[in-house]
Amino acid sequence: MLASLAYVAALVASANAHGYLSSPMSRTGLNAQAGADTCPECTILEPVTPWPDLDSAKVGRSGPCGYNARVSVDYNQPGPRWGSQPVITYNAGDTVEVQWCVDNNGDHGGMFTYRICQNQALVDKFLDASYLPTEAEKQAAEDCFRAGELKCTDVSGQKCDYNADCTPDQPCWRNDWFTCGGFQDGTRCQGVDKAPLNSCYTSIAGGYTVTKKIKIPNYQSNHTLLSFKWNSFQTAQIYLTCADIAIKGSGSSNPPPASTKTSSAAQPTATTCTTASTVAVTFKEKVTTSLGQTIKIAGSIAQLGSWDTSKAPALSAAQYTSSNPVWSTTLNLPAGTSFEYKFIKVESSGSVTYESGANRQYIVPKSCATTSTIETSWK
Ligand SMILES: [Cu+2]
Repeated sequence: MLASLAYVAALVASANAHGYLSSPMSRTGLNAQAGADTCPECTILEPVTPWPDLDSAKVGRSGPCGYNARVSVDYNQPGPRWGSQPVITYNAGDTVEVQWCVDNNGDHGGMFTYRICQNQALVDKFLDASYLPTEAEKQAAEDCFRAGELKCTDVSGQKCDYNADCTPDQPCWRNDWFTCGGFQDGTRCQGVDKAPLNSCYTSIAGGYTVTKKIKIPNYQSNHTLLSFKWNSFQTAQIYLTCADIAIKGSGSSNPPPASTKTSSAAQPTATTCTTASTVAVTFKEKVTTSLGQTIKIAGSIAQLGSWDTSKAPALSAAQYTSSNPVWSTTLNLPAGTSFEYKFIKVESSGSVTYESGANRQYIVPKSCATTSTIETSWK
């Protein structure tokens, strides 16, 4: 009876929401930003045995990028809003901060890892919009990602713990993976950052960020994938999502241009990448308007008027044509800022029409990139 009650409790928990890679933004996250994936944290491989052996589950149709059964989208194939280009460029060998978002109702504890597969030919099958990888190819890629785990212990100075729900005799007793706090002691994944509710977007009960550092391998690719895998302790679930990334050579393999100065003094070696503190974010919204109407962007942060539509910045129709009705604006926003927003149509009378559906959400990338572009259509 107790056992069956526990089973029912697990089923109830699994009916709620869970987690996804949010920085760099995963494919499922991008589709959610566009309003087309109604539950990015629901991209789940289930039912599987995720614990205590973290590596034994077959990846099935989920593949390294995930399958979201809620919306029947296979993220192993590029789609209209994801997969065609990297969302971030890293430098080989750099240590960078990455983040996923766990839902308040689906914090199942457990352990997680980030992976990069260095077999470009294999990864290329997941970058072709006209091709859906077979399950055999998904498993082959998963095996390659597994071989390319980015270990917690590779980042010097980073604290790498064992999981409180795992015992030293179990295969989960390892600190190369990252760990959530203990499920049974109540610290769970939220305990990693202890971030406030809604520090990131989830669709059901609000999200908490989970932030760690990874070391980008000495590998170069104009377009590859960062795969995130979270093994749940509480439920029979593994969460898989991936982000499209690029990795460019480090200083040694990519020397700076020759200096024109006379070189008596030692030249500075590689140009080191500095994380941008502010990013010029360009919003391009496709929307047909008539004379007198203006498109503005209202949202949860001060730069977007804190949902006060009278303070929402206007977009420009400078690029607008009848065949390509684009309104756009560029705003300088602090890197790492997470916010929700909607485009609004303002009549000359001042009356306001909001877009339909859920709020859009965005996290300003925290990387070397100083610009970012979001292209959307009125909904
Ligand atoms: Cu869940």
